[in-house]
Amino acid sequence: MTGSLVILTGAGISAESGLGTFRDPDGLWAKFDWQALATPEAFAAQPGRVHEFYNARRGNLAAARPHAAHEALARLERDWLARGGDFLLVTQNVDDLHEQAGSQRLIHMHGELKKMRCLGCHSVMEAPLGLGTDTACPRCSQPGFLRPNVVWFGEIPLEMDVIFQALETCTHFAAIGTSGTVYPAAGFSQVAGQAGARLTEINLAETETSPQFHERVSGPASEAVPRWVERILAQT
Ligand code: BJW
Repeated sequence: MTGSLVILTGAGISAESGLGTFRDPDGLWAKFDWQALATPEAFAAQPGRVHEFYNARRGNLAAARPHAAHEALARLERDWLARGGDFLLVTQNVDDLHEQAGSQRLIHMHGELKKMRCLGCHSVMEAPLGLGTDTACPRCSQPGFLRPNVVWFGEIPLEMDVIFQALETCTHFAAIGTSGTVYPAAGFSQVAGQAGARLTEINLAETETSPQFHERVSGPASEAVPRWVERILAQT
């Protein structure tokens, strides 16, 4: 018996690939002011500063590679589907490490760092490493309308209808490397729990949502996730 599996990942799964988390003591929001960088108001006020922040992160991402946890989740997807189960990986991460590892049934609910969106013609395209206020849209040729295709505070995350439908019918839900502080993702365990799913949390540390989970697996994602994947594939 396999059932329907929904996995939510956060910045912790990419930490061992060299990409910073947000709220750990050495995280991005300890070094940078999110209100000045990750809101639509900040982009309207200082687009050049926001572009610089995302250009630097795009540069870091160009050198990053997936590790054993990303690979284990891609294997889990393949094996789970081959056994007739349903599978959805929802990531809050804007990196592409899950794709690099081979994941396919994947939603980037907070967007993708390697993409840009034109506020003029609404096209979503690959972003150059150095996106700027003077970059012209390759589709409509207008300069000054391009923004990183990420979801900032106060904006609605992507594909929420598909995600909630999967959560409301899942039998297993796992949250990996996320602090459980940012909504709506922080509420997913509750929705899956109400649907009767078994809830597993994998993290280095306890989180605000830990008490909601039936099972906690402690440790760095590169070790804890492959161990957990072996175990659930052996059980099904
Ligand atoms: C490891 C590890 C290792 C480390 N191995 N683990 C008051 C109450 C409730 C809600 C709100 C409120 N005021 C405002 C809101 C809404 C707001 C919100 O939630 N704010 C909270 C901060 C209070 N949310 C929004 O605005 C969202 N939109 C919205 O709500 O729209 C309305 C709506 C409602 C319902 C349905 C639909 C719509 C939008 C949120 C956008 C978030 N954007 C960011 C930036 C994206 C672009 C970018 O990358 O710059 O997304 S912020 C940042 O936080 C990023 C992340 O995806 C997100 C979550 O962070 P994450 O992944 O959990 O990282 P960390 O750093 O917090 O945690 C890392 C974890 O890893 C830790 O637990 C470590 O222990 C662990 N770890 N190393 C395993 N090796």
